[in-house]
Amino acid sequence: MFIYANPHHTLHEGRHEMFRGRLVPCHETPARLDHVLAELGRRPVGERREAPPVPRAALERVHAPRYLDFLQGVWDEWVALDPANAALDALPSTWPVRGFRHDVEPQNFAARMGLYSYDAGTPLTAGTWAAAEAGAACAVAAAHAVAAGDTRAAAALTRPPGHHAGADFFGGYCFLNNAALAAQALRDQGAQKVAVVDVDYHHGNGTQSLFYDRADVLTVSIHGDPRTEYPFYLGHADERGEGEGFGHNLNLPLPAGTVFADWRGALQRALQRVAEHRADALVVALGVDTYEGDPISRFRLASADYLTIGRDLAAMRLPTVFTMEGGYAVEAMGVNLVNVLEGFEQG
Ligand code: Q9C
Ligand code: ZN
Repeated sequence: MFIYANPHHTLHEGRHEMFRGRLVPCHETPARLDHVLAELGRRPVGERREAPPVPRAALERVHAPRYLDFLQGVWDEWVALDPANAALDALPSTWPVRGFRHDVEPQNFAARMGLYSYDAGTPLTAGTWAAAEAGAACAVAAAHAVAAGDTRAAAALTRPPGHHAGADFFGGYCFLNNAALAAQALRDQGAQKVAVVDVDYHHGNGTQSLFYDRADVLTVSIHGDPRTEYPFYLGHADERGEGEGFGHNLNLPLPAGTVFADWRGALQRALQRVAEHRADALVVALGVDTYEGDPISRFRLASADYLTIGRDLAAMRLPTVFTMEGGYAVEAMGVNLVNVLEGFEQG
């Protein structure tokens, strides 16, 4: 397994996210990936590789040009509004809901923040673009290595995460959809059918929306029931895809409190669907916020369970790309995430 670790992830370090009327410290911190890399130092799994820069064209396979322009330039605009903004995060506070126009890009800064986002929990900072772009480079390089047959599997160990980001919006701590970029890169490198299995606690709404009308990329997500869990407005079992993509999205929502025996049953259903799809390659959106100690999630997986998940994924015998998604029990995160990779290598 090749390991691509984002060398610039610390450039994205949000201060606050909006939660119940207060700005609270961000859960999505640089320490998360630092713990994963520290665990890899103690327990080497895979071989480290460096990703070349990602071409803009690869990003445009998934994201809208005007959204990429916005993300790349937003920090300079924020500081140009007021030099004192350099000491603050930029957070959206107004959104165009049903009936509002999305086709006309407003000039007003706050209005554009809202056009390109869906929550107030995802701060933009001075280094957000650089960190997200370098992470996307890891995901695309991982896909290329797997597609070329240089390795059976590759992991993009990166933050900020990606699976909540859509074609033209950020949210859920995500800006560029690394799993979708990897899936599309696999297609572009010759895989006829790709499957994305999202095991993060939260529904992979960005990835689902990106491939919803396509039959070539199957999207499957196992997650907390959106009736009570973020991202709330997507992730129900009756979302099956549309047009040519009908039948090519599978959501497996589970109740709060789900333990591993039941979660693993959902994983087996997910992998059964991947097998039916006759996928040539697999992308795993690897969140470990399913952990029993996670501060913002409500499943009850234990650290040893992640070894089993890795082995179950390996049993598919598919070229596989992992992208690192959520996980907020920061200390345990290294062990849990590396357990998946090690289990995969054993499997
Ligand atoms: N105060 C990922 O796991 N906020 N994103 C929840 C907690 C959003 C999670 C509220 C959670 C987003 C990649
Ligand atoms: Zn999550």
